Amino acid sequence: MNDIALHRSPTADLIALEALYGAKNYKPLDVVLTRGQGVHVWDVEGNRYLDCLSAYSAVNQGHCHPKILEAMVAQAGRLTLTSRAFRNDQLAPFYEELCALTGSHKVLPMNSGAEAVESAIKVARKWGYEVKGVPEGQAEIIVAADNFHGRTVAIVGFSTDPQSRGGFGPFAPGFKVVPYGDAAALEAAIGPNTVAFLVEPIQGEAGVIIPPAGYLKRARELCTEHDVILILDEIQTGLGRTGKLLAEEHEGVEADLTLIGKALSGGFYPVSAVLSNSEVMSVLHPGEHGSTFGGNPLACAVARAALRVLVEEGMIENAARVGDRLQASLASIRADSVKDVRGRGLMLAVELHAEAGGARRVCEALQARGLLAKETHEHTIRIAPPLILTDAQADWIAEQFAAVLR
Ligand code: IF1
Repeated sequence: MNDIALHRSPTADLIALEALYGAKNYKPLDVVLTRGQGVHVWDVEGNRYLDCLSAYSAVNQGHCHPKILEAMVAQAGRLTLTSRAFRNDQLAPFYEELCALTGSHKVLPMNSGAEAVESAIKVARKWGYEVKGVPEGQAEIIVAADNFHGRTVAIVGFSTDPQSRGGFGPFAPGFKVVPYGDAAALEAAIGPNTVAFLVEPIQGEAGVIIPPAGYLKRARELCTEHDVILILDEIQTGLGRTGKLLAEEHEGVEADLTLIGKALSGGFYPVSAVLSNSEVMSVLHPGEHGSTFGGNPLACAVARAALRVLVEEGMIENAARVGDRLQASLASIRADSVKDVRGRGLMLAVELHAEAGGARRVCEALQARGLLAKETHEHTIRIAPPLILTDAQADWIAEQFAAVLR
């Protein structure tokens, strides 16, 4: 008889079963969730939690939003997948609504965030050869230190995190790393073969790092001046998370290519997209890029509903307002362990001093109080609840942090 047959508790049994069969590439909190509604999730023991991660900002609209659910169920019963060999009637309206909302000219639909990043890299390189006139095989893309853009081989190849890249080489050449937030370093790195600068408006995995004011604006100017494509990875910062539809709006800049994913489906389904503001996308011709699932009718119907509720239910404005309130409450916690409270909208982080005993312990203490949050690196706790959070819920979150940190 093995451990599983002992039936200690549903939680312990499921964790043991996971350990038995699963690749061990994650170390989650020991909570097994079975249901979600709005800002709340429930575990298999019946405990309720306020979700302060929102599946890494994929459920900005709240868990199981009824209108997205309705769109998904209706579409799933009608038509799910045609491949792009044929056309489907959800794709055109998805394009039109997404372009109208974001002010984009062209959309390339994909599935995961990493695929959107890979797609943008391919488009930028091809543009470099065909339009900018970079010699074949010489295209260079500049990225920022401490970036997080996904898990594919090309992407981890230009990561500076040893955990993400170690052991996975050899890697694709053609990437140059500059410090984040340093416009002078970017300027110095741009050469005749530079085709693109790929950057997060706020670095998520790095610990919610907000660059100095004016950085994105200066990056935009440099890219324009040197004929370099600005690619903003808004997969995490986009779709209301920072209190604006796109985080680029905080600095009044427009990227040439904008990458979105995660909340594009409200967490129901993997949907991502490359948005193009310029003629860059026109370098792609039939047969040169694609995806079996990209642009499928189920994804398009779900994304249309996810975008509609984000706007119609005022979630973006709510993120700005409640985010400010929560950040102020967190900043007012007087605890020796707190080094910094930062963020924008509902993309927040509490950084602890190195002596405080680590963020993981704090997350476990918060879990015991009915709040789920996730540490990033050793000393930072990120706080990213669904954008439908109320004032009272924001105050409750701050109270739990105060109780645990003091
Ligand atoms: C995991 C972090 C968040 C992203 C940005 C692209 C992608 C992501 C800016 C790729 C994905 C995730 C993936 C998740 C952890 C997570 C994350 F902790 F790494 F930083 F969100 F905070 N660009 N971020 O943040 O999108 O291919 O995953 O759809 O477990 O790896 P994907």
